[in-house]
Amino acid sequence: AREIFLKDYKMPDYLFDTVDLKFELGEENTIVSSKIAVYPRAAGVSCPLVLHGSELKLLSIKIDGKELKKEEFHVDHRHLTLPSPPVGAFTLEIVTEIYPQKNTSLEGLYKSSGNFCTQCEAEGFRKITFSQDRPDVMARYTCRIEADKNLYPVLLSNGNLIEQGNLEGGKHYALWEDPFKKPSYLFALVAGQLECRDDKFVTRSGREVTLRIWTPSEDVPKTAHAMYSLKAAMKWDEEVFGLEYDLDLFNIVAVPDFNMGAMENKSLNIFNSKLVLALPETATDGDYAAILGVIGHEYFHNWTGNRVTCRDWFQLSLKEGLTVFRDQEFSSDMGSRTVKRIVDVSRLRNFQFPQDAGPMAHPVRPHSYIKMDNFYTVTVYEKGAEVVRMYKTLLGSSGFRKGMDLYFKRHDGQAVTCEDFFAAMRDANDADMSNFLLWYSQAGTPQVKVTSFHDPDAKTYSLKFSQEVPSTPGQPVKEPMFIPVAIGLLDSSGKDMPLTGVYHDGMLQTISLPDQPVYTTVLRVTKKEEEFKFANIPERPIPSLLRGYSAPVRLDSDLTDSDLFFLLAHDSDEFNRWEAGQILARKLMLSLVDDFQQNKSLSLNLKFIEGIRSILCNSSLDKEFIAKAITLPGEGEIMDMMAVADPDAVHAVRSFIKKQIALSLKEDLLSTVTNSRSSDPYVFDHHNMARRALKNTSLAYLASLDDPELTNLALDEYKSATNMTDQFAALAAIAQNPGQVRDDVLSDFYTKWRHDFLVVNKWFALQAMSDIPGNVANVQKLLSHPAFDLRNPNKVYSLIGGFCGSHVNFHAKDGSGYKFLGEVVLQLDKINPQVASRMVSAFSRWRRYDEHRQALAKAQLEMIVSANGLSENVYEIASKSLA
Ligand code: BAL
Ligand code: ZN
Repeated sequence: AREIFLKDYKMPDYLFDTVDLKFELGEENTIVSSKIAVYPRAAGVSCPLVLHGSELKLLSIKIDGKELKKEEFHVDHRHLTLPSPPVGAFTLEIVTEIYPQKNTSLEGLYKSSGNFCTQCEAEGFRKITFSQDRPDVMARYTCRIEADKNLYPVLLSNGNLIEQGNLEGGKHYALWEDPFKKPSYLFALVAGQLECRDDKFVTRSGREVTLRIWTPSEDVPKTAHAMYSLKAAMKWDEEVFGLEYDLDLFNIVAVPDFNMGAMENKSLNIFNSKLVLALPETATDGDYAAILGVIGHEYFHNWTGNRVTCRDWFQLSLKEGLTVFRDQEFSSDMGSRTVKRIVDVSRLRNFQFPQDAGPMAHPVRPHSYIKMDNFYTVTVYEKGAEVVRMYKTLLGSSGFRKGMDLYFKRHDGQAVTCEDFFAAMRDANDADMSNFLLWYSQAGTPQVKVTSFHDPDAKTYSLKFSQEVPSTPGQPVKEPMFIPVAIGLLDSSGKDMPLTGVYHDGMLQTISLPDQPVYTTVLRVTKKEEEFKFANIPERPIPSLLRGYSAPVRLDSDLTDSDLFFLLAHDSDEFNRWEAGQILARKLMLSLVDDFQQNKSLSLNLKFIEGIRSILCNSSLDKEFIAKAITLPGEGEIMDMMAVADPDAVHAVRSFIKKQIALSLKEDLLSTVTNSRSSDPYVFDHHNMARRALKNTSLAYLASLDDPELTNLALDEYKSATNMTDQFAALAAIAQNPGQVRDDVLSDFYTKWRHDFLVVNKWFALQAMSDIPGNVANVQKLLSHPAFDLRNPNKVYSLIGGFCGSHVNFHAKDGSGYKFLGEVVLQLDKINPQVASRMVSAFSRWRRYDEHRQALAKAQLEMIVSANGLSENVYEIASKSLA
């Protein structure tokens, strides 16, 4: 397999002005004709023109109207090469034949439930026709689609519909023209039997935009929330970033078979239907929130991704990190900012930290790849979003906005790099950002240590920071990073102290004057070791460090348990209140894991339980915040902190603490459940989601006790639920404990929902993720369930992905989990390499476990790597995991 390196980037020798495509869609085959206006980047250049193409049958090729002879071009399985094209501009016409109905990779043009659709990012366009399939080649596209009118009444592509009509033989056509230049990865086509929800949005400058969300007719009623989300996103982008939509039509199509969540094709977003379709009876609050976020995300790409795109795929985070940051901010503004931050930071810790500490660790801007598809990662997306957030933390809201404005002013219509974004931020603010760019090039999560010292005589409070960036594959030695540490100091009554000044490098920097007190300041930690000393601090403060999680680092401080309890009770930064509770919980869990491993009996410190009780019973707190604050850190997060990950010990300890909390707080939890019920119809708003979240978190605690009375309570909740959030939460609560009740309620749920494949996927996922002993056998059985299908990514993510999320069962000591995954990966790879490669990633952290498990997992990886006909996708992940 060939590895591609960032350092080898070369500008294209040829550019495209226009690309005119014609698709003749058929049942046996599809004929794609393309007419490209080619010109050399530098006048007078004459060199070979190399086009990408894969799995294409070339029917004809012409230059300036003249058919080429065999010796005038060369085709292999990756490229079409024209060794000596004409000097100057010319027209290239290529006709290819493709077979979308056989395309199970869901990349390029394929069929989903009988409809045609496309997915081109990153390199799928080359499976449609020969092209320079790279993001720095931007062109204006037209697309003519011809198809049977009965089978495919709706024909969609990017831009504006400029012509349509009937053709002979029961066919019809549509001609679309996209006035904006775009790279091939943003091309899209949809054809099929679809109906739409129609709406309008008037932009602030008065443009009336038609909004359409397309689905099979029976699903149209389920698109109301997606439409609401789209309009909210359009308004938000105008208000917060001054960005307006730029065409008169915006289409979204929901398809059931889709590798990713969704795709931002210019004016024709294509979505995985699970991120569009929702009714209160079928979708949970989590689904509603995900739809809001992803509809926002894809819409926001219109500016951050489409109008300004990436020069090459190494720059992916330029658009993804930035757009994730934008969708996070959007969701924060639509709901609770603190809760959204907690959700995002938990995700980073549970998924990105482990990636950053394993064999697939890569910088936010990777240096190399074999298959680009493998780099749509939590590092590029979520850590990338943290990097964007740090600009905002350092430059402030208005400075950040100035940087964004300059970025668009400089680069609208261009394909650019992460340095261009950095330069816009720096130049708009005249900022000194010294080594900030290291966030793009150095992998690994920085470890930051802080020690504190209060000097009562000098009235100073000093914080000494040291930082270490761990080595990662290909990067043994690291430079110190630029780490913004937002900080506040609490006095003994729990109030924020005014911060007046700080000594740093022998200079006193003023923070605030008495009439304008500042309570949070951002320290710029840039060296391996560095001291900051606050002035005018008469008493020993309790520091609130890294407020709002101002940098994606692992922070280790000398805060005592009593400091942490104090922060949990008093910190004005709500995120850090939650964080203090999490640090306490992590410490507790790690120490109980030690006890468990030494066969000591487990016991829980009362102060911890009381801390949880005081949060649970504090009626001044937001209910969703309470739900988060009483939830223990995930098992993955704890294992990530251990020298040798021990899934059995971590699981036993987490279950033990859960049950102890449930036992000790039973009455409080019961009254929380009772007081949080509501007979009102479902509303998607923060108040009601928070209420449901707290009720259902409490219910899960109670049901964990496996006490018949409490199981009955959950059963009642299940039966009386009027929305999927409550119904599914009750089902999950019951399903924690094996037995007849569990089996009955699972089968009742399936019978109720067998007609709705998205709900059935939840049912698969719940069973797959279960920690009940020996669950691999159940999952194996579900593989042959009539509703399961390896060709549908959502089903695979639910069942196979879900199973790998259960640490105890996937890492079962007898190797049964590993064997199961190894076999499935090989089957999947023949169908859909992108999906197979996501699944094989579950093996990548195998070295973190004991020797026995290591040997078992390694054997599976070796079996996979040596399989015949393995895809490059799976090969890259499996071989890098073994390296
Ligand atoms: N561009 C791929 C899907 C997304 O991140 O929006
Ligand atoms: Zn994106």
